[in-house]
Amino acid sequence: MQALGRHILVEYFDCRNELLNDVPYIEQSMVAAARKADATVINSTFHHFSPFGVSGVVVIQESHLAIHTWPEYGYAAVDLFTCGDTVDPWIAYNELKRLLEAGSGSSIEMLRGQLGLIPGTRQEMEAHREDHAVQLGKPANGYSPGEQATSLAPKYSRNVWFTERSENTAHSFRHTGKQLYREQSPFQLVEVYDTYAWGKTLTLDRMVMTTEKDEFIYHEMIAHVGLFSHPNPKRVLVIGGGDGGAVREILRHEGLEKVVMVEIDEKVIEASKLHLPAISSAFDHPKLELIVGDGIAYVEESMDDAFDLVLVDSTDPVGPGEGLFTERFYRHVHRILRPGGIQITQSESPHYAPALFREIYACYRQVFGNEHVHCYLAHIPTYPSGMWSFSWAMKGEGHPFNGLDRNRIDAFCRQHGLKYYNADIHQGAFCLPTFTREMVENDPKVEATAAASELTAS
Ligand code: SPD
Repeated sequence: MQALGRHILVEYFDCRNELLNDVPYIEQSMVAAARKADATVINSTFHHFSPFGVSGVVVIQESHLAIHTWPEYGYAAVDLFTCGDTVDPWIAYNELKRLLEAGSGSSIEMLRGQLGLIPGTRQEMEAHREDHAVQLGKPANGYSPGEQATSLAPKYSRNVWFTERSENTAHSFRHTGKQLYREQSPFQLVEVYDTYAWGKTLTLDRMVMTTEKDEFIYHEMIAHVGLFSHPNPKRVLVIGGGDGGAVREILRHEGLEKVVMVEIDEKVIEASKLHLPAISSAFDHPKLELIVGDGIAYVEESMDDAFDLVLVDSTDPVGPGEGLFTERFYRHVHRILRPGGIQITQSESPHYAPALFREIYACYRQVFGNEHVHCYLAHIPTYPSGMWSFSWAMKGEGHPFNGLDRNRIDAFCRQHGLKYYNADIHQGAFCLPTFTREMVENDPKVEATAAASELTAS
C-alpha cells in the first residue's frame, strides 16, 4: 500500500433506532466489527448523550474505529481507520451494517499519509521502529496478527459503564462489558450486568433493582421488620419481588404457614434464576406459591382478612410498578389484611423523589389512619442517593417496635447469619432525620404532576 493508512468515512441510514441509543450494544458491535476484521482491540470508551445518542471509539493496534449515532434519525456516522495490510476495514463495514440493522450505507475511502505526498522518513525514528519490531519478533514494517502472542503485546482493557439516569443526576457502575441477560419483556427491559464493584446486577428499564453485594440490606429490611413486629404471622403475600430475595428472607420464619408471591414479569424470575442463584434460592420452597400474574388484580380479587402481612416489593413507580402506587391498590391491601395485619412497602428515597415520597405517605395515612403509619430507613449504596425508605402500616392498633422480643431476634439473626438486620437496627431504623419526619407527617403541598414527573427515566 502506498500510504500509511486507509480511512473509510461511513454513513449508515435507516438503522434500528433503539439500537443506536443503547451504549453497551453499540460498544459490543464496534468491538465485534473490529475483531471480525482481524484487528487487535486495545481499549474502548463509549458515552451516552441524554436523551439520545452514543459516541465512542475503539482503539485498535492498527488505529481506530469511531462512531456517533443519532437514534432519532436512525443514522450513524462511522470512521474506520486502519494502518498496515493485516486488517480489511471493509469487513468491519459490513459487520457493522449488519449489527446496526442498517437499511443502507454509503462510504468514501481516503488514503491517509500517501507516501508520494509526505517528505522522507526521519532515519533515527525509522531505526527505532525497526529495533522495537525485532524485540516483538515481527516484521519491521508490519502490524503482525501474531503480535498478541508476545509478552510485550498490549493488554485489552475495557471501560464500559451502566448508568442509571434521572432527569438531573446519574449513578454509574463499571462492568465487564459482557451482558449476561437482556430481554425486552412485555413489561420492561430486563438486564443483568456483571459489575466490578457490586457483582451481578439486575436492572429493569435501566434502573438498578438488586446487586449481589448489597441485596442483603434491602431484602433483610423489607422482610424481617414486618415479620418481627407481628405477634404471630401465618400468611404472607408478596407483590413483586421477582428476583426472589424477599421470599428467601421471609421463608426463614418457620412459623409461617404460607407465602404467596405474585410477580408480573416471568423474565425477571428467569434472569434471577439464571444469574442470581443466591438471591433466587427459595423459589422451590414448599410453603411458597409463586404466581406469575398481575399483583393488582390478585389483591383486588383476594378475600377480606386473608393475610397477616402484605409486602410490596415493587419497582420504582414508572412502568409496571406504577399501579402499585395508587390509593385504590392500598385500600384493597388494607381490606385483605387481617386485623392487626401489617403492610410493608418499599417507599423510595426522600432525597430522590421528595414530592412522590410525600404523596405515598399521605396516601398510606388516608388508608390506614395517621397513627398507624411509620417510615423506616436503610442505607442501600446502589440505589439513588443511598438513603432508602420502607413504610410500615398496621390495620388497627399496634407499634413497629414496642414490645419487640430482642432475644428472639438476636437468636434468629445469628442462626441465619443476617448481615444488616438486628434488634437495634429494627428500632433505630425508625429514627428519622427531621426533614424526612416532616415529609412523612405533613400533607403534601405539591401538585400530583410534580410527583409523577420526578421519576420519569430519561
Ligand atoms: N430504585 C430501586 C427500587 C428498587 C425496589 N425494588 C427492588 C427489588 C428488589 N427485590
